[in-house]
Amino acid sequence: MPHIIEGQMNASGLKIAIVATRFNDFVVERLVSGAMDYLTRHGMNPEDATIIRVPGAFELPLTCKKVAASGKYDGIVALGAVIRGGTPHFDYVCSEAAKGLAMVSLESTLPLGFGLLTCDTLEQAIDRAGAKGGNKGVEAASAMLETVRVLEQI
Ligand code: INI
Repeated sequence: MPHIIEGQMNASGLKIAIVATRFNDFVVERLVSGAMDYLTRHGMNPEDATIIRVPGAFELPLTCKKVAASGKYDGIVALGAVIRGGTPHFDYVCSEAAKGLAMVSLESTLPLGFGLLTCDTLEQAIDRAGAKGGNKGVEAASAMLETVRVLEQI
């Protein structure tokens, strides 16, 4: 029989940092609510969550790096929404944020849920923040929780 490692979806006792952008906050606040709702329904004490707000997606990696280095948290959920405008700015912000967040997680070995929406339109972002496309904040929180519980068994 193989030895199988799987994560139990139990957030009890975990200290979680949610790092969220102020940019597009009317969308991002729904992601924050989704992540908080998911984690508390899976046993996290709301007092064990810290919500940190940053200006935009570009600031997520640096802030998450500092959060990881603090040693105070078991996992991070990074939340934001980048919506395409008429210039290449979108592409730079998305790619630097995504690369930076992946680097933070790999270098710190701290599970990081990637809840950064990268959308062509505001409608697409709203759909993925609790309307018909689900809620990316819930998905990011769930992935982070599962990874925390997997890594502690390895
Ligand atoms: N930041 C976002 O989080 N979402 C966006 O859609 C966005 N757009 O479109 O410009 C955005 N830009 C700001 C960027 O993340 C930085 O905060 C800014 O460049 C200052 O460093």
